[in-house]
Amino acid sequence: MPAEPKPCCAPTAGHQHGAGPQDLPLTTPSTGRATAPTALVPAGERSTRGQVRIPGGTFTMGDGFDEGYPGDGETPAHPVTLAPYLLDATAVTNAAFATFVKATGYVTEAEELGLSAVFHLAVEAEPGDVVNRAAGTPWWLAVKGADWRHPAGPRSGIGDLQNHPVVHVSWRDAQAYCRWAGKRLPTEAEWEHAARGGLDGARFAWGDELTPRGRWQCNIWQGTFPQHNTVEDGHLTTAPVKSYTPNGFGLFNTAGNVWEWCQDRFSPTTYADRAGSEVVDPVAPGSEDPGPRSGGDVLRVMRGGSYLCHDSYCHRYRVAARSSNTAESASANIGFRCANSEP
Ligand SMILES: [Ca+2]
Ligand SMILES: [Ca+2]
Ligand SMILES: [Cu+2]
Repeated sequence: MPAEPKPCCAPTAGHQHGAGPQDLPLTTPSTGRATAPTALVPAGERSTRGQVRIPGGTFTMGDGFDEGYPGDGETPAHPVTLAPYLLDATAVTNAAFATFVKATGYVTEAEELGLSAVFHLAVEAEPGDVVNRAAGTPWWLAVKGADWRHPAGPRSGIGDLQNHPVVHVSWRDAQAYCRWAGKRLPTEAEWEHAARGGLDGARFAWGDELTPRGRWQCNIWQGTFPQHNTVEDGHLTTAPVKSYTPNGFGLFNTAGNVWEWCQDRFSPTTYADRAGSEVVDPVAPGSEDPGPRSGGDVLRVMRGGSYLCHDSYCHRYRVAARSSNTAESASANIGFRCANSEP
């Protein structure tokens, strides 16, 4: 287990970042990023379709077991009080995202860029379409033509994946979808409270044991990462959004499957900074959406882990686990679900 926080299983796709182990250079000198005439979508009427009411109250946010990666800032565990709110029962599906794109003509950042990150065992592309390999995370390949409609590359499609989570969507893509859908992203606190499903202080969304009675409760990695996946849980990459038993609040797949964007700016000191104050409906300072195609290099919180998480490398399928990526990043294991405030 790495002593230092690892970039986990999601590459940073930004082009303005220095070479870190998580940085997958996703621009080529000749292409660059196109302009985004469709980035501003019309705001939809508030909708609670597919959402579950999450009770308010006080819960313990953070890692009470002290088993997170130190640099992730999962501690100190601290009380947080939330008003009731609503949250999608599942991650946004390919079918739902297709409806959004059909209505708005929206073009995702990965489509503008012309490439995105695909896990090496899942690539469906001509060899010439694989244009880069992440230095510190060589299982991530930059694949030309990988986008939400072609999650594994140009030779893949979403025909059979309508009820799978949409992937290759950046935080800014998620903002656009939320705006159109009459919804918003959850705050990080809302996400964790909801994912806990009423089990205050538990390690996972379903309890403290990873596989109670030997049964998998989420879609992560089994076998030897990153070469051999025994697929005991049934899935090498994404699973349908209603796989496995929902948690105590009726939410599916908060753990594993795909990372989920939250509204908050990420900081490893978010929890430490709150020490000694009463924390009510928190959101990190400066978390507002700066507008279409702005703030691409701002780190945003991702929660829940993905199908690539494995105890040997990244145990961020624990409910307290935190991660982040830049607002412009997208990859084959990042999606989102939407929230709403009560009227
Ligand atoms: Ca799996
Ligand atoms: Ca998830
Ligand atoms: Cu992970």
